[in-house]
Amino acid sequence: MGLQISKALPLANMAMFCGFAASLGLVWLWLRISQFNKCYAPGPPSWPIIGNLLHFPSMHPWLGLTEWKKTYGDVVYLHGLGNSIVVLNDLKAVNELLDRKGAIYSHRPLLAVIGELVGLNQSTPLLPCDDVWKLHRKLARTALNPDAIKKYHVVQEDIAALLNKSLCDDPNDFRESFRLSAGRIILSVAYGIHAESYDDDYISMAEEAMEFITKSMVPGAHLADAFPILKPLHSWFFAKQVQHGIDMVQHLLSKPLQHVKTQMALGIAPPSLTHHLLASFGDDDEFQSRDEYEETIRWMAGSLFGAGAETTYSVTLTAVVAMVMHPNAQARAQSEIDTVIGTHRLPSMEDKGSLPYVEAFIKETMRWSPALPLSIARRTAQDDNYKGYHIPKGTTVLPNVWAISNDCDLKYPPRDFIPERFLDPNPAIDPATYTFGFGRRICPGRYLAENSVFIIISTLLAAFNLSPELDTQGVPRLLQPRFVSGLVSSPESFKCTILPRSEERRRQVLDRAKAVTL
Ligand code: HEM
Ligand SMILES: *[C@@H]1O[C@H](CO)[C@@H](O)[C@H](O)[C@H]1NC(C)=O
Ligand SMILES: CC(=O)N[C@H]1CO[C@H](CO)[C@@H](O)[C@@H]1O
Repeated sequence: MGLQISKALPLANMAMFCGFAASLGLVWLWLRISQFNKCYAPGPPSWPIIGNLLHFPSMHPWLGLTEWKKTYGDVVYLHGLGNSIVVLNDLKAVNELLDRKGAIYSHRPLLAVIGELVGLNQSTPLLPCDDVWKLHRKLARTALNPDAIKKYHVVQEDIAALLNKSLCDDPNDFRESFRLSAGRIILSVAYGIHAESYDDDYISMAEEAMEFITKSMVPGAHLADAFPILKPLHSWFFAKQVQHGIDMVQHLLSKPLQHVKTQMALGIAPPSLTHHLLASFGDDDEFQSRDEYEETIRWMAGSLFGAGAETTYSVTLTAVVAMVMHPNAQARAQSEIDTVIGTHRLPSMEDKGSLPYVEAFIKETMRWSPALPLSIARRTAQDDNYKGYHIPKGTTVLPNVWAISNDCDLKYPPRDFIPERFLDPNPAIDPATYTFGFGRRICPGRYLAENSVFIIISTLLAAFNLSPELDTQGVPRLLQPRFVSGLVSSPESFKCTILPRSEERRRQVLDRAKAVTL
């Protein structure tokens, strides 16, 4: 058709062709320029070359990033030396990207130190969204869905009772008691191991490894994470530290697995996730060999301790802080328990659902100081566009859970601890919708975690009064809690007084602990 016209109207066609070519050129030029002039989300002014490198807050970064929300809004862009970070300060933005665009937003950042050098890139939380990760999620779903975890109710109740026992025995060591309880639940579920005391070999080894890991995983912890080019330098300068990390992780993964295998060979292995999976080799033809299968279980089961113990500990200890700081909320929760359950027994998992104030107290704990204030970061698989902003491939995406949970609320100010905000006719958003993550990566342990947190906190409320420590004059000391600046942010060491509410309550705790079947 173009040719026919050119024969008929050579001159007009010539003009048209030139016009066409010129506009094509303009489009090309515009495309080229816009490559360099892409519209990025707002962020702090950047310096040449290093960009915002020095702007990322190094301590408790969620606080600084939440401050930026006032200046730059719900989506904040940072960049420097080839890295880009997008901070999402709003639940709607998080859901639109991490959930609805899950195909793009579900990878994890490549962590050079803890991931590649120490080898944790094979753990469930750090795997990219690949086939191995899908297998991990499948195994986790099998073992941790709401129905499957019913068989752990008694274990969880037992552990809550033992916590009380240890609080009766030694209230001064309460942080260790909470740590032990959180670790015990995971060990029982994953391996059928029943840890005896805080000094139990496995728990203390795992705690040491977790401290190393969470410190290394907070964004900005290691220069080599931001600049992979520095990886060889890091492994050279910090060779001892890296090797120590590798040893700890390998020990942590292999020891309990070996324990289960030995017990299985002797025919005395208690039921557990690992036992179950090891016994079902061959049910799935997705594995080439027994070794490959065991290696997947080794990493998947080991990841559960890493992901589940520290988080559960953080929530329960934060609840203790809240009880000490807010005696009225504590008293109201206790009187609900006394009214609904009575004073003649301790709460059981069956009571979940009939204690609305206690559940509001737990929600408020998770909102007031979320265990993972920046969730677990994501990485984009390809370029994307959101609200007209360009988000390049490989961008680290930080869901700012702290900003979401501290969203302005005129009736119930966000920094005040007010469980009633969840009982309002127009209640606050349930923190379960943002503290356990989003989309395909959502926490697979959340049902187990909610049960653990419920039974530990309700048993604690039923049996004990928690109050501030008294100073030498007998005046209560104001508790001003500080929180760890890590991936998991739990309360730093603090003092408080934990006393049985009555002689009867004390006896119940002791009797319940005696009945433990572990
Ligand atoms: C109150 C306690 C807990 C909290 C607040 C919590 C929170 C989270 C969050 C925020 C994530 C990241 C999800 C995302 O990227 O969107 C996550 C991932 C994960 N959680 Fe939990 N969690 C808790 C307890 C547990 C427990 C008890 C287990 C195991 C028994 C567990 C296992 C995992 C695993 C394996 C992942 C990695 C999932 C993946 O990357 O695909 N968590 N959790
Ligand atoms: C983990 O990192 C190492 C070292 O860079 C790499 O060889 C390996 O393929 C990575 N594994 C996974 C699952 O990404
Ligand atoms: C079963 C069990 O360990 N019960 C203990 C609860 O706590 C008291 C101390 O307050 C111990 O004496 C019990 O043995």
